[in-house]
Amino acid sequence: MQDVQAIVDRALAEFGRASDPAALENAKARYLGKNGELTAGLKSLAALAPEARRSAGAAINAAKQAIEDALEARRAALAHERMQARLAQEAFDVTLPGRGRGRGGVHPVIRTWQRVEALFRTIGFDVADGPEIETDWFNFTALNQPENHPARSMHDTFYVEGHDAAGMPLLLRTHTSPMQVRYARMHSAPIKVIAPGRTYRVDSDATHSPMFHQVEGLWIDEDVSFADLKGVYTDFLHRFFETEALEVRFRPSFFPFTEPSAEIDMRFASGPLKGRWLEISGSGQVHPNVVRNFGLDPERYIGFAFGSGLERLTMLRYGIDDLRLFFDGDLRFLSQFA
Ligand code: 2U9
Repeated sequence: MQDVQAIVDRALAEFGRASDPAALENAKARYLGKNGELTAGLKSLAALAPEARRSAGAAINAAKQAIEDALEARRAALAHERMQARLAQEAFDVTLPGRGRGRGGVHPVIRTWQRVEALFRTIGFDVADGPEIETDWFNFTALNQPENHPARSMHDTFYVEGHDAAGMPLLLRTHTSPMQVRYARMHSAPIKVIAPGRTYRVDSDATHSPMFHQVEGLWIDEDVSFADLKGVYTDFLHRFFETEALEVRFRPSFFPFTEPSAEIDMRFASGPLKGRWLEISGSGQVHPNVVRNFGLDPERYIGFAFGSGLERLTMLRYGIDDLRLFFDGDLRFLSQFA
């Protein structure tokens, strides 16, 4: 058998040269593996006399221990080197300034929504919010729009598959009016409420979007008149546009849920839109059938309603000429309102 110490020396030298874990494990196999040098030594003990076998065995065991210790130490050293190299490679300068976060902003239509809410609250209107998936009854029937009304056609309204628990057809509300009906049925008169929110119609071009925002107002009491509607809405426009220099006119019209009905037009006395009559809202005295659907007696209760598009109010306030800008999500446009 070779000199055991020579084997240990060679093993230690070879482990020292192994520059990665694979090379180290290969080197280990050459000494401690099944056909390794030290294993061969162990096998050759069988041929020795008992005395010699004992001392040679002890020497081989000591050598084995030394090689195993060296192996462990080298493994740890290689792992440490590897970790140091990774740390050096992945190091980053913690003193660099962060990237920061862009500041978000409120969408211009939502700004209008918030502004309208604030203005109506100051004159005692409550604000109601409710489902965008509605039943056919709240969206149409309760609002005096019977089964054969054209607005109920699939060309105009998004229907939703399935029915509610009572078997009623479901749809995306085409106006916020169903919320007014819900509110009126949940409260007792007098009723003074606005319902802003998202509404949906099958319509898409430069001036129509399949989703748009409305705000509707409703005031029901024993003696509310058209004069109150004129006063409330004119005052709202003055405050919304921050000017008294605008005229308002009511033009006879028709809506199934109001009778009589009127379009509301306005005209600025100055500024870029000066002099042109602009349609701003629909309105009217709530139809007696609708008052009955509130659960109120139309012989006793009367009132008015109006409905305005929040996109339209926003376009007039900021001088925006293309509705699509609101839905494109282009930050060059939106950041101007942040
Ligand atoms: C109830 C009863 C009556 C709300 C009204 C209009 C006229 C109207 C349109 C304006 C622009 C909708 O966004 S728009 O396209 N609205 O012309 N809305 S009267 O009348 C109601 C509402 C609720 C219970």
